[in-house]
Amino acid sequence: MTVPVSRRSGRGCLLPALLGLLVVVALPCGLGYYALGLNLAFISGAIRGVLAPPPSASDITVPEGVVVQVWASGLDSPTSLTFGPDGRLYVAELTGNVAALADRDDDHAAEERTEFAAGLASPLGLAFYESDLFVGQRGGVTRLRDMDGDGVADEARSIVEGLPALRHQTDSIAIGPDGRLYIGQGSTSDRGETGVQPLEASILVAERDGNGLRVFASGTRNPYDLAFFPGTSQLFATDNGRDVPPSGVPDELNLIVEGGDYGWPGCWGKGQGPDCAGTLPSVAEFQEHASTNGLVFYTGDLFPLWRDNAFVCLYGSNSGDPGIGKVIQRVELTQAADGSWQGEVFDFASGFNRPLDITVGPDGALYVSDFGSGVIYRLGQ
Ligand SMILES: [Ca+2]
Ligand SMILES: [Ca+2]
Ligand SMILES: [Ca+2]
Repeated sequence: MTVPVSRRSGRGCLLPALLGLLVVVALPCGLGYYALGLNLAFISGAIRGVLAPPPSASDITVPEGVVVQVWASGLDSPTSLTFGPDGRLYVAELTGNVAALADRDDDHAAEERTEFAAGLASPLGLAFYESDLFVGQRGGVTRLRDMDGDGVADEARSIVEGLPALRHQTDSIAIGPDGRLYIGQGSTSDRGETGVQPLEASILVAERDGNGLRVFASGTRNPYDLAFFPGTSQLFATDNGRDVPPSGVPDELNLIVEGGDYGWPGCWGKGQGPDCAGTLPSVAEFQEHASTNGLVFYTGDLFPLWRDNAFVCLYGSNSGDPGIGKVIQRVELTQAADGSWQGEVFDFASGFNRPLDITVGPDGALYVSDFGSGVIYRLGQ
């Protein structure tokens, strides 16, 4: 699905048209700013959106041997990706929809799009258990079920409710090999400046019906994504470091063990910070303020070299610094004889607007959602 673009418009008539559109967008935004307090980042984003050319596969830089394609476009701030047991790619949009996309003719572009569900509250995580789709959203987790098999959910049941949602909210979720529901829960503040509430900044666990909800691990400021290392019950999670200085607080990849304390708010990285007693170090670190979010372990057959490597999306800084993040990195993980893990981080792909989630398709390709451009890229062969 590609956004139609007129190829007949020459530069001579395109530019006045763009400027006209710019006025149409910028004027109400500017009035809104003064009247309603709309923020400047929103306005500049709207202007960039009008002027920016449509995203293209050639924008993306990848290692030799990887072919990039625009698999789908026109998504509305896509946050989370997962393939369903039916082979469709399910995409959560920040606006509250879950779309189900499919490439039926194997040309590496989706031409089928169905609205599977709508009305969710800022969904950031998707996970299947059999044909049930669990959605991590603002304040909790909802289970979606397609009862009549027409490809559209007709039952939405709230499984977990009332989770903290202030600076951060409920993030991604994962179903463990034990069949339980693991939930990434963000913090209510940047660095604990308003105190630390029960359940915030943690990895939670519950039965799939929501019973037995409890803290599995703590001290994770904003654990955006969770993934089990292939073939094991070892759970890994990304974590965003604090926004406000002191500098030197990296984003992290952590091995999450039951009862573990991962440091927030007083400790970060590998034992840095004023309050590290009893906390566990990260396995790998990423650029400060990069907002390291989507995480997947590569389990496909297309790229045997990278099997079991972690791939992470660095969304980019909320300060707008263009030199931070907006890339995908690859992490090679090794386990020492004492059971501890170390991760070595490599650059993998760049040129994105705001890469947010990444998953592996049944075809062995990597699929990346670009929150900023609404594009899903296929990185395959
Ligand atoms: Ca197709
Ligand atoms: Ca249905
Ligand atoms: Ca930490």
